[in-house]
Amino acid sequence: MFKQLSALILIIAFFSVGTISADPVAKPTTVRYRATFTSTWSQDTHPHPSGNLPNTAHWSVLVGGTHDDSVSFWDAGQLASLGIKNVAERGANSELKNEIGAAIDAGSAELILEDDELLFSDSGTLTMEFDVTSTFDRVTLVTMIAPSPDWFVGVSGQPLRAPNGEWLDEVVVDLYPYDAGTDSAPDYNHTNTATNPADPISNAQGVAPFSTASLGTLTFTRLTNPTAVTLNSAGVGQANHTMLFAIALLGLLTLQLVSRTQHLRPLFALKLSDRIKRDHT
Ligand SMILES: [Ca+2]
Repeated sequence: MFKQLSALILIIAFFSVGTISADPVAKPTTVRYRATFTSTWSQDTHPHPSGNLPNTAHWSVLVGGTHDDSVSFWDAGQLASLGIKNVAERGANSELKNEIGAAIDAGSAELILEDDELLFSDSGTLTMEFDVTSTFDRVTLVTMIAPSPDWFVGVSGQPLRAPNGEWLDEVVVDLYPYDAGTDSAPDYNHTNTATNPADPISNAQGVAPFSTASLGTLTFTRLTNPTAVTLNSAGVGQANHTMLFAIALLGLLTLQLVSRTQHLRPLFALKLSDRIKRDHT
């Protein structure tokens, strides 16, 4: 009986492992992307009446995350979250990272993205690389136009796959200024003029001091071909198979233990009867 059960469990374990590599089309995939932020913000593209952009003109540390289409961290027409307010007003990323972290805990986001360098000038290029899985195939990234009252650029829920599911080789997004609707100062200098109540986030393309030109681009370039999701990349499907294998292995070990206990039981019973006999003699 034990041998038959063992064989059955081994067969289940074999097939549960075997199906990991079968039918890769239906499995989640992962690819690596490079995000390139190119700033074209300058006195030439956005002429300021003073004759110059602020001499401290720069971009705050790029921040965002990868997620699915069930969550959004900002959109024109919506009120800014505290996280977006803090980025847009002060280039402070902590609260937005908390918001993305909460979405990760809720199962709708996967990664927090944050660059490790600042673009200190008003023009130039930054790059960052990250992995994206087909379950969380959208990216949100923002950076503050600094100095400014509450202005920022970025993408919100940018898909990296085509509607047919294919990973896109390259996505180029023109970046236009947005007003977070939380501070009403009219120029680059931040004078802390809180907008109360807050306005919805609005596109500031063509609104002084911005021209109608873009401020730059975000380019997402695919670096790798799709590969099956590994456990470390939160592959739910594979995790289920591994769980089956673990259950099968646990079952096998339990049966072995039960079998050994059965062999021991007559010996234990014998010793007990011996002791009873001794007690009565
Ligand atoms: Ca504003």
